[in-house]
Formats: sequence, C-alpha cells, structure tokens
Amino acid sequence: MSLRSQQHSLICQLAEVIEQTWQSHLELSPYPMPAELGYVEGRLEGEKLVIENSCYQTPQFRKLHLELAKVGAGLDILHCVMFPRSNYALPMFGCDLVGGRGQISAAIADLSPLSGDRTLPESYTSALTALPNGQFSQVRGLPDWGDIFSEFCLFVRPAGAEEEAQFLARVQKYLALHCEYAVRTTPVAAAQEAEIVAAQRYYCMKQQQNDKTRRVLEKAFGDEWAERYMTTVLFDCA
Ligand code: BLA
Repeated sequence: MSLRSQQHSLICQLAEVIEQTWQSHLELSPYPMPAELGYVEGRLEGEKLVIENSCYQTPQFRKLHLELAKVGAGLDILHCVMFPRSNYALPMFGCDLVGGRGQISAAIADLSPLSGDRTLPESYTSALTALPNGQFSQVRGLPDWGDIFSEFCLFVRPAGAEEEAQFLARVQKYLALHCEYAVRTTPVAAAQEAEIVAAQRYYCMKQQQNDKTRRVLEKAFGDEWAERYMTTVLFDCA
C-alpha cells in the first residue's frame, strides 16, 4: 500500500498488525468493493484527501474493512471495522486513529457488544478483564452517540512512544482474542438473526452520527458523497 509508508508510525504499525492478525487467523476472500471506492482522491480546503481501502470477507465476517486516509500533510487516519455475518453472534471490532505531524489526537478501539442485552460474551469479559490496565495519561471522554461501546473501550490521546506502544499491544490482543473466538463460533439459528441484524443497524446508525468524520468527508467530496460513503462503505447495515 502506497499511503502506508507516508503515515504516522502508529498508523503504519497498527495497519500491519491488523492485516497480519487477519491473515494468520482467518480464511480471507476478496470483498467486492465498488471499483470507484477502492482508491479515492478529493480536495479538502485546497489540500488533497486520499483514501485507500482494503476489504475482505470470511466465513464469520461479511466484511473486514481497513481504511487509510491522508489529508494534505497534516491529517492521517486509520479506520477499521470487522462486521460479523448476521448468523454469527459476535461483537463488532472497531478502531479509529486520527492524527498527524507526529501526534495522534484520537486513538480508539473497542469490541462492541451486538447482543440484544448489549453485553459481551462471557469469554470476552473474562479475557479482557484479565488484560493489564494500560497507563495512559490522557484518557478521552466518549461523545453522546458513544453508547454503542463496551466498558473495555479504549479512547486515549497517546502521549509519546511508550503510550503508543501500549495502545498497539492492547489492540493486538483485542484482535487476536476476537479472531480466535470467531473461528470457534458456530452459526446461530435463523430465528436469532433478526436480533443480530438489528444490533448492527443500531451500531451503524450511531457511528453515522459522528460529525467529525462526516465533516472531513463533506469538505473534500460534498454532502451527498459523504452521506453515501458513510452509509455504504464505512457503516453499511447488514
Ligand atoms: C474522531 N474521526 C474523529 C475525528 C476525526 C475523524 C477528524 C476527530 C479527532 C479528534 O477528536 O481528535 C475522522 N475517522 C475520520 C475519517 C474517517 C474515520 C474522515 O474513520 C474515515 C474516512 N470512528 C470510526 C470507528 C470508531 C470511531 C470505527 O470510524 C470506533 C470504533 C470513533 N472517531 C471515533 C470517536 C471519535 C472519533 C469516538 C471522537 C468523536 C468526538 O470526540 O466527538
């Protein structure tokens, strides 16, 4: 990927970790992405916005999406979501890194529950509780729409290389735990699928309310394009 080498080092490292974890744990096949959305260029207040998408599917996940974006020289973004198929009762892994010019301002990662009662499976709760608590000097508060996230949601502004390394290590554990659980999981009965679909819809609807993401896309590509991109590429419903 050409963008990767130009981005903040935490973004490059996390992109590597995500792809390696997917490749080593899951059975990847290509995901049919509309050709015009795989690589996109726009202009944001005179600065170039470049977006590169890589997408896969597996028996358990209808879409694994890793997106890297760069706005001019100053804004680097990594966005990643693992959308489970509607017949797998799995949480939603999501991660967003936003920063540039040497500083990541927002580093967020979560395994978000998709069950009707909005709790994680017991094996997630016990594994995540057992992880060492990172030491982060700047923990950030979730926005109003953030009720989709779990109690294990990590949202920080990493201060320095040591905190960046801790963030990376923790996300790597989230990913490995999630992939290991996913491949052991058996599909649910058809009658349970509606609940999973509804929970994914709710998750996507909330994420679509992130005005910070929307504004970046609107400024570069216009309101209509931003709406289409947020609802069909970033957070499409099952
Ligand atoms: C924040 N996301 C942001 C910010 C920007 C973007 C500019 C503000 C950074 C800051 O407050 O320091 C922009 N993110 C983007 C763009 C894309 C993107 C343009 O992914 C894609 C092209 N967002 C996600 C996912 C999660 C997420 C999967 O895409 C979580 C799992 C969370 N991003 C998220 C949250 C904030 C954020 C919670 C902070 C929002 C706020 O404070 O209001």
